Amino acid sequence: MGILLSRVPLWGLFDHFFPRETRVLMLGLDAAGKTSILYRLKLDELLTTVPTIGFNVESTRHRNLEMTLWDVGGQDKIRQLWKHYYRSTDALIFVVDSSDSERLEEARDELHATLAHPQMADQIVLIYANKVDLPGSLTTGRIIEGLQLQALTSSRWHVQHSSAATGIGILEGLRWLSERITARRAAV
Ligand SMILES: Nc1nc2c(ncn2[C@@H]2O[C@H](COP(=O)(O)OP(=O)(O)OP(=O)(O)O)[C@@H](O)[C@H]2O)c(=O)[nH]1
Ligand SMILES: [Mg+2]
Repeated sequence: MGILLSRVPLWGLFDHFFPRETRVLMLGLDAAGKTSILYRLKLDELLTTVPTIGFNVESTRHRNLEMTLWDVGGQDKIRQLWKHYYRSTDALIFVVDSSDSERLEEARDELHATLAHPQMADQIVLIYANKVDLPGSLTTGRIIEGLQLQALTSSRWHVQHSSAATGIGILEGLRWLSERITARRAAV
């Protein structure tokens, strides 16, 4: 019976009309711009932020997908708390400051450590290469290389240049993410 039901495409239809909550985790080094992106998405403005000590959570809807975005503080000393947010995560948004090449290695290590966790394996990953409004921001190729994205086991990652200051790229990134989440659900 279970096998039979799982083959019925009606479940896809059910999801279509009664979308379930989707949990998206936002991580990245301190000052990368996670909170700024979150409120750019929610309010379409650049809010004045303070470093996040705990987390911020907001919901947003893209087409039929209701997403809950968890923005967790990225300061060195509180990164050990990230693992408490991994459970039930449907996708990861990893934010890097694309104008800061010096911290790209540190960002790479944190990204790979996160994805090495069993609860985060084979995750859909959107990279916001943020702060493109600043001079000297890194190219997509340099971000891919610096973060060693080709080494990821999941092939479902995407680099989106963005600016929480101007709003460039934020919605495009979210669109890619929601399409990947929807496609994965349809494939199950
Ligand atoms: N120029 C520019 N500044 C940005 C951009 N995004 C964020 N900032 C600034 O960068 C600083 C840090 O932004 P936050 O959003 O607080 O960074 P965060 O990643 O949430 O940092 P933590 O909470 O400490 O992990 C703030 O002064 C923001 O105004 C951007 O796209 N362009
Ligand atoms: Mg923050």
